Amino acid sequence: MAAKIISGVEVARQIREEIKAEVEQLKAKYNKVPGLVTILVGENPASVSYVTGKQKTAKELGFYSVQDDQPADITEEQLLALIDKYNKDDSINGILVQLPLPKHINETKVLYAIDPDKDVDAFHPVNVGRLVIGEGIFLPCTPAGIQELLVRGGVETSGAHVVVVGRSNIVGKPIANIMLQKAKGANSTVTVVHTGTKDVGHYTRMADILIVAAGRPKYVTADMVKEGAAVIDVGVNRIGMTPEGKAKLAGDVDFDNVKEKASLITPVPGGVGPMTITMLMKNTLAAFKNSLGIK
Ligand code: L34
Repeated sequence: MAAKIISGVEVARQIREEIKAEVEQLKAKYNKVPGLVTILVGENPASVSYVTGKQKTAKELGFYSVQDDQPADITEEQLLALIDKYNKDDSINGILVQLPLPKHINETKVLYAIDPDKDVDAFHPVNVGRLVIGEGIFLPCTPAGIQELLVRGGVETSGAHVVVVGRSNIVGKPIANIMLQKAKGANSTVTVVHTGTKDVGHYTRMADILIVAAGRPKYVTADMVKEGAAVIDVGVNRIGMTPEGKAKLAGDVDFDNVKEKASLITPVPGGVGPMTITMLMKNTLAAFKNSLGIK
């Protein structure tokens, strides 16, 4: 079987159109638009690329958008003060602190400092807890994007066996929690495999839906995939430079071989990445509506 390749760029475009239209309506009615601040510490090239994408998209959708770039040697105290400033700023509905942060800053402490109502990444423990009990107001952006790709790609999730490769706080754990909720676009049987798992292939071969966030280029090979599975590749590995000086990207899945076996597969680039950015916009719109008391 040759897989249907599902374009995150295309699905993201549809959702962005929906968001843009809603922003215009709300602006006409309330004379206000959603406000998003991105805080980037240092100049990690991948982070710069992602934050640039977020800023560009926010502007395209008509948001009020603040790009707050800080030097790598900003102190933890200064960063916490900055977050406090945006917590109190009524024009800002969403605060995003791009990860990873430099080693001298305690990431957990920073994530705790963001007002949960403005936590459009849903990384604050309060929002993590809400997600686990099925009361999430924001879903973390990458997992939300994965779920949206499955739904809009026509993949039946209810009763499906979802195998997640990787247990990070930003992808593996939250997507596992989302897919096991008793809800539309979920209701799956979920297995999580990780670096402590003895025979990863034993589990991945049982997956109807395989979600890979391993952080290792081409980690999942065709022999690890069941015929007809839906495969979502979350990996964005920088594996060198193109002659034009752009970063060359590879996913965590051996795309060329796995696509011959899967029923559906997402590419890298152009798969989950653009969805992550779009879900951030969706969350910021939701935070804005909450602030106006709109359901
Ligand atoms: N706070 N930190 C916070 N929130 C997040 O949601 C993220 N993440 C991850 C890293 N740190 C974060 C992102 O934004 C990963 N991530 C992300 C965002 C966008 C893209 C990939 C990862 C993306 O747009 N990828 C493009 C290629 C972009 C490029 O050329 O570098 C793609 O097509 O996959």
